[in-house]
Amino acid sequence: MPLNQPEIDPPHLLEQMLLVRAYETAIVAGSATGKVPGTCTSIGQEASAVGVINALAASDLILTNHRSAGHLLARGADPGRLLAEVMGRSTGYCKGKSGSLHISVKELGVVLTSTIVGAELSLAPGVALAQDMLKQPGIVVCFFGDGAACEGSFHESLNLAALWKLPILYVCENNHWQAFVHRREAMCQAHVSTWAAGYGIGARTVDGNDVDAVLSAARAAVAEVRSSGRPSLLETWTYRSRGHFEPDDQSYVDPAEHAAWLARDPIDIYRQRLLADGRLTLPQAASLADKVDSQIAVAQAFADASPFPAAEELSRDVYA
Ligand SMILES: Cc1ncc(C[n+]2csc(CCOP(=O)(O)OP(=O)(O)O)c2C)c(N)n1
Ligand SMILES: [Mg+2]
Repeated sequence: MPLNQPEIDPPHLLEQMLLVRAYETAIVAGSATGKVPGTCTSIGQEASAVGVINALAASDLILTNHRSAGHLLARGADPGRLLAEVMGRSTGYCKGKSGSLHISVKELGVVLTSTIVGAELSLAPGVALAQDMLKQPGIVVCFFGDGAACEGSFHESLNLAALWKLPILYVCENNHWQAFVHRREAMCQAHVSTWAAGYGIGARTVDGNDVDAVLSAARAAVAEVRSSGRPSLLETWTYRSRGHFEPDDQSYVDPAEHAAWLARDPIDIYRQRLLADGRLTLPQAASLADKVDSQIAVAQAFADASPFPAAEELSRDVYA
């Protein structure tokens, strides 16, 4: 571990993954009743988000995609304000005008969330160049999917970042799905990490369902970017447990592959590991689960009670 990295309390990582799961489970339930608009959840990918975000410094900047709840919550976003945003309420982080797909949270260094697949990749070099020119300490972390890696913007972004020596950590969450298309049908190779070599960019693939492995690989990659000022790529090998968005019957999913990944649930893996080596007791595990459930109940009540934005808000904070 690099010298300046404080040790992270293992139950803290478990608690963050539980919070992400509880938040997205509430969204699934709310969208089934029509109370919450259906969003893209990251259920099954919590270790990837929590592992990477915990390797970052407060000054680092984040660009992310449409599956961003884990990134935002692990970064410290308030679940009530996030849910309010998804529900279009004025108390949301962007006054209810971005929903889950375009949210940005300046105070957390979350520059943008993009639902235009690959747009975060186009913008990352510009953000990193600005960091360099302004002599800001933070590196840029850009989350994207395996689908985005198949877009031209991925290759343009890596080329420029390598050429201009920009401090970007590219994090590809390879969850095997690109909307309703399996990565096998869209990628000539299984791993996005192998594509980085063509640009002279160092890359690694890590088991994205093992939060310890993600945290340590992310720390190594972040340390390289920070010390060299150059880009690096981390691919987290994970799986989207639910559909592309809510609702989605997943009739196109191979049941055997799905079952094999459900058996490798990142939260179960980590909870079992902590229980087995005595870093967590069963009552502690139960109280963490209760704690996040009540946080989400408070968040839901806050969002439900929040007003919709006034009509005159429509044209405020937007470019014309
Ligand atoms: C430029 C563009 N093309 C297509 C879409 C429709 N779309 C939304 S998400 C998605 C799949 C993206 O897959 P991936 O990048 O792997 O992210 P994941 O959804 O798996 O997290 C597609 C095709 C879009 N939003 N933007
Ligand atoms: Mg994908």
